[in-house]
Amino acid sequence: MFMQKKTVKCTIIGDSCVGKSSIIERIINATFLDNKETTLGACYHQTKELINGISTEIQYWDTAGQERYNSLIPMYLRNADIVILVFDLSFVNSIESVKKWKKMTDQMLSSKNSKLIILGNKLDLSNLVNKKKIQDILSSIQYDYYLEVSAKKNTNINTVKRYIKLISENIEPTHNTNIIIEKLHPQTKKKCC
Ligand SMILES: Nc1nc2c(ncn2[C@@H]2O[C@H](COP(=O)(O)OP(=O)(O)OP(=O)(O)O)[C@@H](O)[C@H]2O)c(=O)[nH]1
Ligand SMILES: [Mg+2]
Repeated sequence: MFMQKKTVKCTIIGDSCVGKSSIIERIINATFLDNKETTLGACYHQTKELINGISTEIQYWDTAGQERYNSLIPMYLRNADIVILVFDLSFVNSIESVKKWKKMTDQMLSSKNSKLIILGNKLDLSNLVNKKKIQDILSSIQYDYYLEVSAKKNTNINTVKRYIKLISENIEPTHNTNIIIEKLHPQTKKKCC
């Protein structure tokens, strides 16, 4: 018996401290850590699930936002099927950086049919940047989905997961395998590099 299999590469980018790792932590482990340490280089996680009868491995590359790691980002963007670009809804500089990250994404993925999800994180905070500023920046770039979320309060994270699943459904299976996977649970693996 053959089981179809596919791999989906999902890369998460954005300024340091906007909450990229916290969002991934919510997606993978359904938790939030108040004292999350800054990411060095990048962190890799993967989940395996059965989507429409196809064994689907979603590979998450959680990149470091600190400027000294910027030169590594193109490597993690290469061949990404999904790019999640995060900014902090309470910090105007991180919103202005969206254009820089989008440019980097376009340079790496110009010929690939990848999807861009933009997330404004920290919706739980009271000092949010005014919506007009956000709209002005978002209206000047192209993207597929935009959502405001809170990794801390778990707001809209399930919708992000639903988008990732929906996009994954439309990605062609890469190859067949005769390995029969009896039962697929959502599984996680964590490896920092
Ligand atoms: N209030 C609030 N704080 C958050 C939220 N998400 C993350 N944080 C906090 O923001 C800080 C930075 O979070 P990280 O997830 O480490 O940010 P990052 O984007 O991965 O940062 P780098 O790894 O340096 O690129 C931490 O103190 C988090 O606890 C949120 O939704 N609301
Ligand atoms: Mg991080």
